[in-house]
Amino acid sequence: PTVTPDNTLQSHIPDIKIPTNVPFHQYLFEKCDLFKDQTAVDEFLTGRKYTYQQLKEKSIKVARGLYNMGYRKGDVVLAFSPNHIDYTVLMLACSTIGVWFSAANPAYTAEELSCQISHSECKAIFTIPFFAGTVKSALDIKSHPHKVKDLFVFGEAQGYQPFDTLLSGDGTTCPDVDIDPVKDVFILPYSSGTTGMPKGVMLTHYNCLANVLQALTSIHVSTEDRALGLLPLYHIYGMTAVQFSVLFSGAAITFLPKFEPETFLKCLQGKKITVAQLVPPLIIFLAKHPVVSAFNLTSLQKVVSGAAPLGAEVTIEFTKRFTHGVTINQGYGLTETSPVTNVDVTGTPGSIGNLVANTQGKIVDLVTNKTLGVGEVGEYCVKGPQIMSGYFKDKQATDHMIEPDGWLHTGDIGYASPEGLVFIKDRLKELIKYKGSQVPPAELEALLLGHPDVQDVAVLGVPDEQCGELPKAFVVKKPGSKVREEELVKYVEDKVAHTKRLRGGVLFINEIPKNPSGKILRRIMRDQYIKS
Ligand code: AYL
Repeated sequence: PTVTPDNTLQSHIPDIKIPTNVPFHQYLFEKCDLFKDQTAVDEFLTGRKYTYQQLKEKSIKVARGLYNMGYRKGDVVLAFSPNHIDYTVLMLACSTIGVWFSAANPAYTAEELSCQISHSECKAIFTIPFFAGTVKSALDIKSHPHKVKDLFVFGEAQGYQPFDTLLSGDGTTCPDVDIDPVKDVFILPYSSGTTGMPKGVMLTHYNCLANVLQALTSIHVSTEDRALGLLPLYHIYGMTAVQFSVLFSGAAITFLPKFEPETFLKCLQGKKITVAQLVPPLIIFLAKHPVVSAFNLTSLQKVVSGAAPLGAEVTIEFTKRFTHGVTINQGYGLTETSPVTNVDVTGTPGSIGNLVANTQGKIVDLVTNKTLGVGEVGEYCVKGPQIMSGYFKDKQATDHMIEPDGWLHTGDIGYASPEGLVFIKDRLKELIKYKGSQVPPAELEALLLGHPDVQDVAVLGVPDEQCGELPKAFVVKKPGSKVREEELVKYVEDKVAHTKRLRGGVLFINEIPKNPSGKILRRIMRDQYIKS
């Protein structure tokens, strides 16, 4: 049974063995030896590709190059780049020498990027020629001191060292670095978690290895599969769940640098993609857009939706259009859980399904923290080998999210069915999700408070059928101010990544409801202004 007598939830899948003594790259390199000349990664727009053998060799060479330049275990490097095949190489090179790999959203402005450069304490940045200027501007922002000493570019740009110059050695002997997979961090993606600004999520080699293996027990990928690498590699979904579930399985992954409808469909058709891991707006596009009918997508076998709720109606529409037998699974999780904790394989519309292997869940009362029974609504908590080791330099936020006995509070509200299927209904935490991408309200609030006409502000998400949620600002004007909505929307637009724009608009109000310690009462605001 998936619901135990004490109301904890467990997987319907038997536990699997997860090695505690194998660093992430080592596991994958063994697969590379197995799959040798098969294509591992390729790029749809350029046709560039690496076989498994080449992927391993290049990664070891770049690891050697970085090692020769003095990079050591515990140093941080940061990628600021769209998807391409050397992104994978860089990640595996970092793993090889115990360097922490962080990544920023390539849509970031210089200001946003400078926050992560500063906070992550990265020593090197890897970017593409097109963003060379943004990176330099970010480094010039004096209020965000940094520790960057090397700039690398995939290609060529003035003032940057070409990535290819890192290729050193014979590509077979790894630098001798002692990695403890359970303790040592592999990746440092950023997430705002329950509250506040984005924080570095420390995921160990073991966390990541465990989660790829766990995810594969629910979403099966085989050597014959051809997968789509459209979701951005800077976000945990693309970075581990998509990329490495494919590479652990000996399949090929085709990268696209961004979503563009025709190119996306041409890629699915031309590459005969069998597995597509996507986010809800892309599923909506496939289910509803007329242009889709002009393409032959019969190769498609498995579609996964994750990172935001997939409406029950969308699943039904999708199944109606794709009648050749495409399974549609919904995945759920958090950056803080590497990310996958649940996958629905039952096809139950609106459900995130059962837990993946080796994972436990429970629904707890929001006030008493007591475990609730089937059908009762509360906060969803999870426990397993994929739970992060903590937030970088933020013990307080870590302790707020993870209990001493290992239970992580997801900040999501839902309930479990008698079959142990979980349904997420609402969000307790302040995070807004626009097309599956994180929009931390605290960031937009801090920005708007810097505007001379803004006395006080709260940013909340308003529901949107296409995009999930749209950020909307509730603003108290300074006395006498005549500032208009358009001005504030434009003000934000100029300073943030396009995903964080105030697409929900601005509403001027008289007061932001707050508790005595000054915390915004978001639930009250939602009841008053959003839920009608
Ligand atoms: P982050 N349904 C509802 N909400 C979801 C879902 C879902 N299927 N998936 C993620 N969320 C929300 O860190 C939820 O509020 O990770 C959760 O706390 O950017 C938050 O998004 C976490 O946001 C996969 C593929 C998991 C992707 C992911 C999630 C990565 C998103 C499993 O197979």
